[in-house]
Amino acid sequence: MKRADCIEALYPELEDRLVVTIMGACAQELYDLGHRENFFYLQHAMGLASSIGLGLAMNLPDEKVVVLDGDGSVLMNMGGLATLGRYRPRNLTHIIFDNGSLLSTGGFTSHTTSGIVDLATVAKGAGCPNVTPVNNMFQFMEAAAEAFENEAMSTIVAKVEAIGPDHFGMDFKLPENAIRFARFIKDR
Ligand SMILES: Cc1ncc(C[n+]2csc(CCOP(=O)(O)OP(=O)(O)O)c2C)c(N)n1
Repeated sequence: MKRADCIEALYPELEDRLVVTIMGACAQELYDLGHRENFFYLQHAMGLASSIGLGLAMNLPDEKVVVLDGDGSVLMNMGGLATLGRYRPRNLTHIIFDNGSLLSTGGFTSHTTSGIVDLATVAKGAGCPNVTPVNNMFQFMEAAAEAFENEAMSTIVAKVEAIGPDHFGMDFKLPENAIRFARFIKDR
């Protein structure tokens, strides 16, 4: 399963949600489908997309928030899972794309490679409810549909191939994206 295919399949469902992504390949794959003002690509701050998503979900209870995360990023902020598990806002869906790689910086293996660390088990242990590991598109779409319908926080850990885009580049940088994203929220 490829992350780009998962994001493409999810894209129509992201229209009315606040979406926060990690930097690099994941951000690029969403951006390439067509930027929307409800998308925030957290460049640079590795590990903190889920923390931004948590803050948004807790402070904007009428919004639905989706975080597109990566295994390297989650491993960098493992304590963040415990904070998610403790506060578990009902309007947050946390999707972790586990490609076993730090793909965006050259493809070094991460701790999840070869099944050494299991992020779904870690998330459950941290108290995150409704954790679903998935390995194929059918399971992914089923888990995503359930998560989006549920009035409860959900975490999906999707095993994907370590494949990313063959190019990088957006027509704005983080500050502009952040200002426009905040304005979009304010104007709702
Ligand atoms: C604190 C910090 N350390 C390192 C980096 C460099 N960096 C950017 S993306 C990335 C890999 C992210 O891995 P993962 O979350 O698994 O996503 P993937 O790139 O595999 O899609 C790294 C190491 C950074 N941006 N911030």
